[in-house]
Amino acid sequence: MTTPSQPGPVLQDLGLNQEFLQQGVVTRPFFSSEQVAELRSELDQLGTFGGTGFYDTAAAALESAQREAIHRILCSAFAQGASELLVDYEPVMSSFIVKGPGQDSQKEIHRDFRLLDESQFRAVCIWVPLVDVDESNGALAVIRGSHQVDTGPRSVPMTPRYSQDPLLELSFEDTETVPVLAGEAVVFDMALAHGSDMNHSNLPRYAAAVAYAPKSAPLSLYFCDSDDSVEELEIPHPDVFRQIDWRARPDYLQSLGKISGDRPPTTSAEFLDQSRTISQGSPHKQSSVGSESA
Ligand SMILES: O=C(O)CCC(=O)C(=O)O
Repeated sequence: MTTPSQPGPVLQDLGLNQEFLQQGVVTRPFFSSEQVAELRSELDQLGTFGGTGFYDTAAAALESAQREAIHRILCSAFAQGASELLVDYEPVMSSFIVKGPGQDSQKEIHRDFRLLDESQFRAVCIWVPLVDVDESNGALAVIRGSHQVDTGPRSVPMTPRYSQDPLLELSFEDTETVPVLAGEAVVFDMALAHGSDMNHSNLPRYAAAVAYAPKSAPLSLYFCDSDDSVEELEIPHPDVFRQIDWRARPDYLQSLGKISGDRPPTTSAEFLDQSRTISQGSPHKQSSVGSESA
């Protein structure tokens, strides 16, 4: 493992930034109850989303005009809060998430895919529930410190088989639930392991999320081919992320070369242990985030 160079500040508040870099997650008030109601009403006017199970507009088969309309609504609702919270970031992607009651409403423990050089920059998700959330209705669940444990390239449409993703072995018992009120933000590093357990209530659990990248960061798509090799493709503008169908290699994007994935495999026990060590006070010590670039 190598020691990466330190990424720049993510959050404007110095204390909160320190906590964010170490834990990979912080919470803070974001929307007033009036703003929550207004956002719900704007989204309702666009259509009916979700039903049973877990539904995310970013992954759903929507017309691109509708996806863009959702993105505009979410970016505009988040704009003021994000500009007060983050240091010079811009929105890249967004989701309106409906976790229907009952079966199939879990979102597995995962890390969001990588979209930049994480040894230099950090990508952030601001996730805001539009109803109060706790263990009863599938609040976000996280593994603190895990954003600094490198387990592979976090590529699309899949992680290479050689990386032996330790997250696949984890259960929600290994996570910490983050209960928050409607309108309160869970701000997390996109490399953080997170997910949400089942919605045991009889009402849908609504949330909105916007992913942000530093304005100065070059953006990339890390594409894993069927031969398990991962290639870095240049993303010329954040809008391109929302237009790509990455089930197949987007040949029109410029290749920046293959990245090497050589690293010893991490077991789930090691993953949890390293995350705990980092969150308990050894920031950056064990980190090799971003070290896989060839
Ligand atoms: O809303 C949820 O339950 C999960 C959201 C999530 O995993 C994400 O935004 O990456």
